Amino acid sequence: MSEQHTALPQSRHLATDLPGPKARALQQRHSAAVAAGVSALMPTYAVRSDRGIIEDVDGNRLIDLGSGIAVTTVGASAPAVVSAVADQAAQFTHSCFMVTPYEGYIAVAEKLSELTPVPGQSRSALFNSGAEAVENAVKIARAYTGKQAVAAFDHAYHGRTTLTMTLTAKSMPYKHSFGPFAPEIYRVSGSYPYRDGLTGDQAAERAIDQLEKQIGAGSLAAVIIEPIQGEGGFIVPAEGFLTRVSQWCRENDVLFIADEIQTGFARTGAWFACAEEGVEPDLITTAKGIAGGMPLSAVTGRADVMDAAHSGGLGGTYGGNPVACAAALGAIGTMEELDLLSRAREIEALVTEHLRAAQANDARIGDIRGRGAMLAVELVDPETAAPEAALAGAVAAAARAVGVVTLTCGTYGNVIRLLPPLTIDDELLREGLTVITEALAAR
Ligand code: PLZ
Repeated sequence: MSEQHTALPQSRHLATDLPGPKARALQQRHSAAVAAGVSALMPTYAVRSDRGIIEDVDGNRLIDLGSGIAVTTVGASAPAVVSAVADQAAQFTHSCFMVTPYEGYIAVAEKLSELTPVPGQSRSALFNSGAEAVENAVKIARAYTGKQAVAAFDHAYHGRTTLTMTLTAKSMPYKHSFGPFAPEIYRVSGSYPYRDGLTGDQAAERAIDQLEKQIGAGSLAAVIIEPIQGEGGFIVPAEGFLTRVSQWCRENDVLFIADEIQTGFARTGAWFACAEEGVEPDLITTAKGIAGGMPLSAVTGRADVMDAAHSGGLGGTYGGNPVACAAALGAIGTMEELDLLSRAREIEALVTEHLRAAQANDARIGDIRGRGAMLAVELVDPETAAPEAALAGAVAAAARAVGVVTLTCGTYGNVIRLLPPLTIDDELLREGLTVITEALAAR
């Protein structure tokens, strides 16, 4: 590890109240210069980050339980990423892969072929953001099948562009006032075992019935699903649901697109969450954790499906930027070297034990769920299981106020989610969890 790396102590430290004086000054500039639609959760500003800690402008050290929304799986300054970025930037920052291609893009595509559970030979196309990957997966699915309809699920999140916000389920804040929405997008029921009480097979039959009756396989190009729903509430479908839906897709010439943008790249203790159930998607979208914080995304899929898009039909100025590709190779190398898949499972054991102990004394913790280092608690009214969004918001805000970066999610806004970098220390993780569960107990 470099000196700069060891220089950021892995401990929480509050030098000032949050926001401190420098942060308050930045908040003023922020509101004067940045669009109100772009909001920020933390009442302060980052200057440095390493593994489990983010340091702010006033010298406060915050525990990071969010990884910048599931991105900095290897940490936000992993040595292999930092040096790969610096080396590549010194060589060239951009040439455009569609103009003068370069090896890094090919190497990332090869790595994706090796790691993704796509059946048979696969190919990839690289882009910048998760939403852009989803957009392209839909384009490819339409080109391959010659069909137009796409089905997404209740509680889905797939992005904020016009097509992807249409796929996204939740109105506020993602869709409200931003219509009209994209055509030929349909929504069907998913599997939410805590709330629907259905087995995987029952939930799948309900979804398949809706697909057949409301859309029809003859019109349906693809079904897109997050193997564990992220923004929608860290909802793990009941066992067998994904398998049955993907089987129906295969039998009906409908492509199965796994959106692994949040679940992918070691986050759930596997390279990809759908592999856990033996599901082999025709197309898989990835982003976030793939490149250690640099913007990169990908669509990887069956070679015959990917190649259905005509030459020149896929691309973009920056897609698969060389610096982002170098970062991805550094990040994936770090995941392999540090065995972060196992680390995610260790984190699952530690966090689950802590949360179960809290649940034993607090019936408002209705459900504890997730996998690997993608875990959450759903807070409810113990009598009725009605969502307690205000409580989740207050607990997360209280944790943030004392320097623990804590995120919420869920259609009902009542889920506190934990997405620590996989390189966080146990001690720091326990401290962050304790802050959250004590904040809950105090309410
Ligand atoms: N698909 C499954 O989780 C991004 C959204 C944060 P982009 N999730 C974080 C926010 O409020 O904007 C996401 C995802 C899944 C697609 C996306 C979209 O990825 O890189 O944000 O475009």
